[in-house]
Amino acid sequence: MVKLLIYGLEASPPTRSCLLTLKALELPFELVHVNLLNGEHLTPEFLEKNPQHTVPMLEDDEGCIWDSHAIMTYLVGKYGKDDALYPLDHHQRAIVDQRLHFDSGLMFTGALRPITRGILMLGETVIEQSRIEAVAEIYDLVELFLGDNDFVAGNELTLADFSFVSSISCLWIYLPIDAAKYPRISAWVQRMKELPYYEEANGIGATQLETILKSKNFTIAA
Ligand SMILES: N[C@@H](CCC(=O)N[C@@H](CS)C(=O)NCC(=O)O)C(=O)O
Repeated sequence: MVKLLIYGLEASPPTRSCLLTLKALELPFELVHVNLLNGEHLTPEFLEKNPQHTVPMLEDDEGCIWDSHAIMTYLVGKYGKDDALYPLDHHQRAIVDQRLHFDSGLMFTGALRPITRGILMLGETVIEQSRIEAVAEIYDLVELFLGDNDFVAGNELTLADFSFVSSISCLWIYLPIDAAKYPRISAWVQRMKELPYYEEANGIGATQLETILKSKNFTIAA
């Protein structure tokens, strides 16, 4: 088996999406820690591999891939025993792809990143209401996506669930999930927590990030 290196850190939500995928596929890998707060992603060595200087990044015998969504689909296609997590059926795959783009374009980049970056990188201590409203809009949509299904892209676990749970387990720090308003999201979170590899691949890192963020004593604007 070729050596898989995943560059990142457990506190990073998209890194955790990849850790969930690697664990679900039962692939051996090594996590190469990249400390963003120390600028380890801006070293010439890292920039040589990934000029966009983001984590996660995967390195295998063919080279480097970054962006968690690209990494996850690549892992299933190249190393998965079957297509369950990323179905080959065109329609089912399109639904999973839509969810992955939703995370990439809206949930992580539009809602989660601006708040988290503001607190961790820009020293912001007050979160604007409009940013919390953006999180609520994400929850509204995820509740609709779930419908009567067990998972976010249908009744089977897919990569979309890994992307969503890694982001949502940070968003809930800013806006806790109200079980009365979002019963489907609440039930789905419990379902995700029951995965045997959830705690190791997502739970521990989510708690780490929560501890770091809460130590910054941020508040939400009235
Ligand atoms: N869409 C990307 C987002 C990656 C991303 O923004 N990662 C953050 C850490 S959670 C990062 O690397 N930030 C450092 C930087 O952008 O320079 C993905 O899913 O991998």
